[in-house]
Amino acid sequence: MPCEEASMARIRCLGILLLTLACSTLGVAAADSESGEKLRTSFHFQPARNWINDPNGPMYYRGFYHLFVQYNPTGPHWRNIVWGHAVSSDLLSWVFLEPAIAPSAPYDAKGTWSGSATVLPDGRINLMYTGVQVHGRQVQNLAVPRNYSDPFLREWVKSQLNPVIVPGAGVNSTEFRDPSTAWRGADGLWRVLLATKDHRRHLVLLYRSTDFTHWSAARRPFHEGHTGMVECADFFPLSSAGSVKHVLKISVLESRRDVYFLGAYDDSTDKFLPDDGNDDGLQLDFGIFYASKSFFDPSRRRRVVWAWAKEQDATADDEQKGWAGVLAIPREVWLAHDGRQLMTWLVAEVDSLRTNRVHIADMTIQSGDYFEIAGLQLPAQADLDVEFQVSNLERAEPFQWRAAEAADLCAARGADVQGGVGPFGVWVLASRDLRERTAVSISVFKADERKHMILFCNDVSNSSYSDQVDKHNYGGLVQLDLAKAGGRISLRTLVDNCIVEAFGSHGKIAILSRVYPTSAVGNKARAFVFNKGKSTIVVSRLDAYDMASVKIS
Ligand code: DQQ
Repeated sequence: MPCEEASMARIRCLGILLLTLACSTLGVAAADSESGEKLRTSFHFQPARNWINDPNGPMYYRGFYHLFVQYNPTGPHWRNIVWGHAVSSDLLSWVFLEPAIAPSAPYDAKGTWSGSATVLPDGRINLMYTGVQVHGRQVQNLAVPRNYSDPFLREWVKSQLNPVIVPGAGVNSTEFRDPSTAWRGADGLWRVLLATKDHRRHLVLLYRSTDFTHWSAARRPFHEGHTGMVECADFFPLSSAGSVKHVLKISVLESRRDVYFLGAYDDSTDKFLPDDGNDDGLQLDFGIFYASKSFFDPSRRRRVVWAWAKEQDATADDEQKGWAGVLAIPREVWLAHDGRQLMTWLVAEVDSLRTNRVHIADMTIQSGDYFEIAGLQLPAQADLDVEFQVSNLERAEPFQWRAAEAADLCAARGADVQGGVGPFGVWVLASRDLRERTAVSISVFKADERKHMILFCNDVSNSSYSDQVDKHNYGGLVQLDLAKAGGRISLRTLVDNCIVEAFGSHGKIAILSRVYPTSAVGNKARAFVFNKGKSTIVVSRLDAYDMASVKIS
């Protein structure tokens, strides 16, 4: 699609050359079916057709962001996986290039699976990825740019020394994958993490190297637990108020959850010790957010995380749509002030897509009432930033569950069961008669004398007339001292046709949902603010924006 054709668009072309490239490579033909076209995102990372899953090897190099992605060039299903490659100057508009890595040798004949990029101090780049061999054995391989003077690093050459890491004796050779970005310790050795399992025991293994090509396994596992296979380990430092913590993230295959541990890492012993009370890990996002991968962005000195938001519709629907898989908007992560959790927020670049602001202040909503956010031109593609103010806190029900039961609570009560304070929130991708709607809701419970438990839910039970889609509600809890916060609770909801990303309490919680409206699509979708709780609430501030499109495809 040429730039000038894009209605409401501010497509950020990277220049005629790149645009030409985009039109001749991956993902340019339009998806075939009408319904698939209506559900396509407008500002999320998504090729024009076919399947994508994990983000791989994100990095910033000489003025461009590079993102690789597990991609099937032949159809909208997981098969024939190669490393799709795209470049961007702003993390929003992308130009897809030729795949960077594809099966070509005995060490990756059955698949070029997930991995990471490491930019070495001298500017060289190493991609390390999992190759699947004919009988399913998984090994780790390297690829490097063919020509560093090409600003887009279009061609990648596999190392003649591949495979550089093979499963050693006693290691499960068919579950041994997803090398992390490498880091270098004070002793000058490079370190990389790999995930494997031994029956129900998951293991994150550490490998060390002097030269990035000869690797040896550490004697002890770096991390272990009992969740079955884990994937896509990610490890990085973050600092807050002068102190450094390390973050270990793993993707738990069975529950499809990305879980992280905050702790202390000592590179002289290579021991990572999770903080007290952090043994079970925490979630960066409580919804459909998997196989995440982060990178340090030196241009803005921030840690940015990408993740895969898997389809929740039927395989047959994907075939009809011609595409499957979207990546979440990249998010910045940082350590909370108290050092006990990560905070997460959309990268600041997203704000530049905001157009046509609708502003509301101090609007009271009685119990059972709702109002439409009028004035948006395209609520199916919007950013809703709302601050609610609650009072009557004596009406809040006591919280009598375990924190881990938050998702069950969202499943059982959704956004419709009346509570003392809440649920209230926004309905998005809603039809005029409200029969089709996705709710992002807030319910307030009393935790103790001062503190409240705030339950955030994405209630998708009415998100589609189709019964072929998974309408599982997701949610999580935030503990707040509401008196100290002046009774205010914030909620930002990003809506993009088939994806809803909600952020509560200024980034203390995030929940991503995939939805498949049938009537609330395109310019028929609406957005509302509702209050189903017994107590009156106030919308102290609402800023809603139409969002510009960014696709180059
Ligand atoms: N996807 C890749 C694997 C990884 C999994 C294959 C996670 O490398 O473990 O496409 O979604």
